[in-house]
Amino acid sequence: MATTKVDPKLSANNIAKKAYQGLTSQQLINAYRIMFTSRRVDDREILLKRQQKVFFQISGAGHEALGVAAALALKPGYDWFYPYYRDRALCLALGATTLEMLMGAVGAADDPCSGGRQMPSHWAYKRLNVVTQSSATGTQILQAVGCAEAGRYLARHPKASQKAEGDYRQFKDVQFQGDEITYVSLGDGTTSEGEFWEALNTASNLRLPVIFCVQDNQYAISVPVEVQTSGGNISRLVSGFPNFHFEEFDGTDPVVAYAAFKRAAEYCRGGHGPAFVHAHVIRPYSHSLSDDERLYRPDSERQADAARDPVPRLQMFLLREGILDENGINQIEKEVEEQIQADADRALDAPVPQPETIYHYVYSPDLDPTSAAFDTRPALAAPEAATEGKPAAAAPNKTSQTKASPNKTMADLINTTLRDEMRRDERILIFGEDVADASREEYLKQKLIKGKGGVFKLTGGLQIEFGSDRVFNSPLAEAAIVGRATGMATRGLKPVVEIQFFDYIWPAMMQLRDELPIIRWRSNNAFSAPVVVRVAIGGYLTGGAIYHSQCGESIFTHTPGLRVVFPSNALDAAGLLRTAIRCDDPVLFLEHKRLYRETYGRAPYPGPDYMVPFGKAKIVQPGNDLTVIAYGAVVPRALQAAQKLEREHRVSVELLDLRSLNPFDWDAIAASVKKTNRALIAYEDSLSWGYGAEIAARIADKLFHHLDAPVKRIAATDTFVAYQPILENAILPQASDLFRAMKELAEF
Ligand SMILES: Cc1ncc(C[n+]2csc(CCOP(=O)(O)OP(=O)(O)O)c2C)c(N)n1
Ligand SMILES: [Mg+2]
Repeated sequence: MATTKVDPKLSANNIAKKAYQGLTSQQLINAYRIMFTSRRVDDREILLKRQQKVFFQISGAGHEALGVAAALALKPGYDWFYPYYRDRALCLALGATTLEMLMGAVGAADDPCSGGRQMPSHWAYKRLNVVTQSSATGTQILQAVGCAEAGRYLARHPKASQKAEGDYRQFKDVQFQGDEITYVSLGDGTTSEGEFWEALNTASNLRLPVIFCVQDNQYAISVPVEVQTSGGNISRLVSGFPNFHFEEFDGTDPVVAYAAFKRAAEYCRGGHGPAFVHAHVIRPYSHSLSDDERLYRPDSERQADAARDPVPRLQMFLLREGILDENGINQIEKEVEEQIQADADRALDAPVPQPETIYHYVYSPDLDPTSAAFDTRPALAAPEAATEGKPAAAAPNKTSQTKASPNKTMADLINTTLRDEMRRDERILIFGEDVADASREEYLKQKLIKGKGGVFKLTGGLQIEFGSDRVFNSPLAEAAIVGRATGMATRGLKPVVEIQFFDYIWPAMMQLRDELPIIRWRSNNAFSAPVVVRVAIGGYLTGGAIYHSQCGESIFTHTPGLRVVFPSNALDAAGLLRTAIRCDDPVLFLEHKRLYRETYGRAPYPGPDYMVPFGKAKIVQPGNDLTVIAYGAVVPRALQAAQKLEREHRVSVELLDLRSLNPFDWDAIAASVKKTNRALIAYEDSLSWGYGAEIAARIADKLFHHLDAPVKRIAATDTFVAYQPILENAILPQASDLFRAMKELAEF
């Protein structure tokens, strides 16, 4: 952006030397140029919206001084930025251009933020370390915490940033700075969200270098701040958080704001902890062009705001201080207007994205986890490297039964796979509730305890081997687990996090639905977050009841961008988990609790490179009369029923174990149904709207002419799972139910 020099004729008091909290006159002139530009881009977009040439507008008006001040105190392409939609001036000051912004407004193919996929003002500039944001208010805050954690981790493990061939690391350029800061901003209304408090808690506890900037314009659409915040002032509420530096000030004054950001940045860069920057700003325009603030704000209030408008205010300041005269101001404004006019014309002429590109970047274009590269054979004679030399510490939770047998349980092999992969890849971090051996590591060092390693003990021994900065407990906060992991993965780390029970995944739902799987698509491949989320799922526990038995996988297979796998046996669990870790997409890895230590499906250690590709079903048992499609804990039950049917009625059942649910193996289903002409989909979740509905619909649609009977489903009742075993048996599909359903279908 062009700069206007201080007018040499304006010699009053040698103004160039006068310090404004360390800002030079030239910096103040540039600040005015950017603030004016920001406002005028908003105005241009509003005009274009009225002409129906852009389709949405939300402004940064009133917040301009704050953005410019933050950018002056921080470093683009060095520090990291999680801005929100009112941060237009921040982005301009960091180095984004008006053309880029107007390209976003018209939804041009070359819009750098999203290629026309997101609304305007959803900033993402990879070269500046401005990370893609969504429309969901508040989700950026936990991700910013994860981003700061990644910077710290990489500084302590610099080798982890190196590239490696053959897995996701090949495609990630990791960079970090020892004293980097992560900036995250949000509105006053957004401080009401739980994720805000979870983020503050962790940043405070870990003394992370994050600047939380609350841009308090007193309104969240029409809801005033006193409704959002008890007592009306967020600074008062957060003042008890330890390790924070606090600032509260008038955010319409760039000099005051700069001084505050400078102090905050010094504190964070010095490694003292996070900063909370609370700026009182104004919102001179309505919330967005879809809102009319005159419906809820009287003229008097709007006029009072207008008197604090940062753009005319800085203009007056420059004139009063003799930094610019009227000609200088006019010159800047003329240049800005001309630039915006030219850029608007260019944006309106820019090519729009083509419809056939809509499928680009749902998943990684670089690494296909369904490909042959992820299809390896088990090394059956492989020594079990994972427990070598550390029998007691490395596997504190092993039963004598599994030690005696060369066959390992699913729990054993998941633990072993995690260990193998952590040895191979220093970017892997494991965290979640109770996953550490012991947070009070002195107890481990003094050998006073064995350590826990997960409520199901799947992560046992990993903290002992890899240290507390690679395997650690999180607070009891599921959104924080997924949000922090997302921020880390955006920086190139590979968090393999655990949600303790599927039943408690819901606090993380915003991150799992609106963030993690969408980051690549919404940023047009500029950013990605290939996290692995391991989740203990399912019932058949005899007493698991409503809140320890849930399934619900179809809610996640209904989310594009998320890989969902659900193994039924130890070998598949090992192979699929390794694929999940090495691949370049986010994966929901569903582990059935009942199968963790089941006799069914145990297997010898398959070696440290065993992988099962996604989207490949396994034929558990071949057959000719009927196809049963199952996964998870229903597989052993279906096998039992099929064998009985064969024995007693000579019905030959082909049983398919899908293993991965998104992608799923349509080819295997189609081949089988074409052979047997009958299909039953068996699953543990409640029947209606479940995973089987999609499979049944596809079979009905694509294989209609091959069917000799209606497509059937057998699943749990449309209730929750009850505690009393008699009720649990009646609710979940049992082998006897599967037997009956198969027999009826065979006889149709
Ligand atoms: C989680 C979520 N809930 C609701 C909305 C709809 N919404 C968009 S902006 C907004 C108000 C945000 O207010 P505030 O945080 O004060 O920011 P401001 O717009 O005032 O700068 C709401 C409710 C949303 N985008 N995300
Ligand atoms: Mg607000």
